[in-house]
Amino acid sequence: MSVVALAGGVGGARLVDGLDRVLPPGSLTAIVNTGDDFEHWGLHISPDLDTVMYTLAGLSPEDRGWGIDGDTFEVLREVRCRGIDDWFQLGDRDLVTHLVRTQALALGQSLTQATAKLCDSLGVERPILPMSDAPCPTSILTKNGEELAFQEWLVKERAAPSVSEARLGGMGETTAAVLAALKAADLILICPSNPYVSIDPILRLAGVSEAVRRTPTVAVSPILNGNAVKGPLAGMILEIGGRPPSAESVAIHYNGLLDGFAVQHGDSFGAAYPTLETNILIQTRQDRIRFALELIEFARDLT
Ligand code: FO1
Repeated sequence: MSVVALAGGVGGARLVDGLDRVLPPGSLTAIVNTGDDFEHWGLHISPDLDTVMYTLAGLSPEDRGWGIDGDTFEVLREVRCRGIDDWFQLGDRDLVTHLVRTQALALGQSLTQATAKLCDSLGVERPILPMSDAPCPTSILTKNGEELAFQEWLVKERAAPSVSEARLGGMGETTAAVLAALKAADLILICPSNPYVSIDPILRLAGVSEAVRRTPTVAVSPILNGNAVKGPLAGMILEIGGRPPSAESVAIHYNGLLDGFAVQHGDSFGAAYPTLETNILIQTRQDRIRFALELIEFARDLT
């Protein structure tokens, strides 16, 4: 079975990690959100690509989920001393990734090629594909009418300003590699990532939602018993979607795209398609493997 996972952020990385450990070689491709990408200190930062890559390489910290476990912050300290912007914490080892990527892009390589090179350098064998090689910057329109670049809103402003809209940038083009992976897919999994700023940026690219509609697709809820495991999603569902934060609200958001849904114990809501109700909290590697096995077994019955 050929499986494609649409992923963004820490929740996405954790599910891809579980799948990576239970699926045979050659059967999993992760298509990752690049709407969070931005330039900082002159470097091209791709937070979601790196979170997936580091998680698969076994380098990410289990609690925080992003960056490299045990990284040092000497460069950040020096940056702070010199009065340069220090609101985004780039670790010393993590910086190598951004240097390599920025140099590759400056030499005319695509983000897809740069990502493959970085994965190779860390021994990550599964394909991790950026959703696009072209810039697709997400911004947040706040209730008081300001438009903030996504990382500025999330990290610099600590997601405090209320959101009226997530604006998805770019011309909507994906890559040949993404289209080929989707064409070959027997199953598409929508990871427990933020629907507005991690998954929608992928779904809106030309050819992606069409592939999702023609292929059996299962989503995993990023909301568990009314709360997001991480990040600002619960507030966004209320502010953008006008609904209470719940697995059902996420399913309504993905209206018409799903053939199955995985939710936390107690979160079933009488969906029109099969629901897997289990423990979907996947912080530890053991839980990721357990859940990935359950999810694949559930999805196999739908394909
Ligand atoms: N998230 C934060 O909340 N604060 C940070 O300083 C921060 C730094 C950072 C550095 C590298 C990286 O790959 C990710 C980083 N993140 C940080 C996480 C990231 O910005 C968000 O979690 C994702 O964009 C959301 O999907």
